[in-house]
Amino acid sequence: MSDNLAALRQGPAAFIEREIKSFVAKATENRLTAFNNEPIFEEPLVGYAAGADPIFSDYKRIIGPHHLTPQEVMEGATGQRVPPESLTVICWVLPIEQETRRANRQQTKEPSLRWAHARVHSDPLMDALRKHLTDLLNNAGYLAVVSVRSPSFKTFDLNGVRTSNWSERHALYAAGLGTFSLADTMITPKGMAMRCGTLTTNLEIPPTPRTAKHHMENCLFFADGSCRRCIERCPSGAITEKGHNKAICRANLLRMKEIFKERYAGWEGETGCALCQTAVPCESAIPVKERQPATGANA
Ligand code: B12
Repeated sequence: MSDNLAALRQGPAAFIEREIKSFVAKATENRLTAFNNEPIFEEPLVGYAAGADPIFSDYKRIIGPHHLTPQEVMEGATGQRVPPESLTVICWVLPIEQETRRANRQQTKEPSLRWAHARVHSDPLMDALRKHLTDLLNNAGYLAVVSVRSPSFKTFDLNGVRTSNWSERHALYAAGLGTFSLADTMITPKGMAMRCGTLTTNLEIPPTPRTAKHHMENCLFFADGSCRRCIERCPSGAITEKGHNKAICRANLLRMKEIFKERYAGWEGETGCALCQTAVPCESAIPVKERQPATGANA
């Protein structure tokens, strides 16, 4: 047995985490060639959700019956009906590097050029990481399915709103990697200026604990009614105290793309917008955890 295989079998959680972190640190795809070859993402966070976690069945009620369970993801891609107890969803968070975040903090109407470059060039890195993990697991004899790249994955309009049948953030929530927010974005221990990914495998990995008491726990607005910074940051008025209007957000994202196409000859692909992800208290941390309850004389 190769050293790698032995290490994978002995401590799968630590092994996969190390692989993800070292791949992102070394990958040539994790570089902004237009910005001194600086990294797109900082060190990832990694967590694991159990395929048998009942929360995946709850998502059929919370999101809709179209949302797939890990077992359905696996079956759709491989034709094999693997018992949920044997499945793990590997989840990772890719925090956006601080100079790129800084560049977006000053923006008020549209993303900075650096942010837009990071958005476009993050796609090849994310695909390279997905392929690296898939090859690694397949070579070790395990099944591995990247749901968002499998034939059964769909994004579609439901009641006029863009959605999908596999929400990566709901898998991250199951893996204890964060909670949602007023802006709908996910706030992780490294904040909400991030992108993320998931992979379903029949390699059994102990799940990471989910400690949040509710799905909005990390958002200051839901903790104590304060903050509202994402409302102020959104350039299109898509975020209000009632939440995030996805149709307005999407229309704004499409408009950004058109603006960049007109301004920069040959611009291809998404620009993001993500002003709600920067210059907010949850940009790179969980703000609720940083606010300790008052104690003692000043309580
Ligand atoms: C469709 C889509 C969009 C749509 C709709 C977004 C949405 N919120 O659903 C539009 C075009 C508006 C959009 C915009 C953006 N997107 Co987008 N998008 C997706 C995509 C492809 C699917 C999302 C999906 O399936 N949503 C399902 C619905 C049900 O999710 P939801 O409505 O947010 O969920 C709510 C309910 O479930 C509710 N809820 C109610 N009760 C309960 C109970 C429990 C227990 C739980 C857990 C939840 C829950 O809480 C949630 C929040 O309110 C994902 C990739 C993927 N496959 O996951 C990326 C993704 C969500 N997008 C992402 C990003 C980065 C963006 C943008 C910032 C633009 C950009 N790319 O730069 C904006 C802003 C996003 C925002 N504010 O949410 C990232 C997330 C980053 C983050 N920090 O959260 C993702 C994960 C892509 C990725 N792989 O990195 N996106």
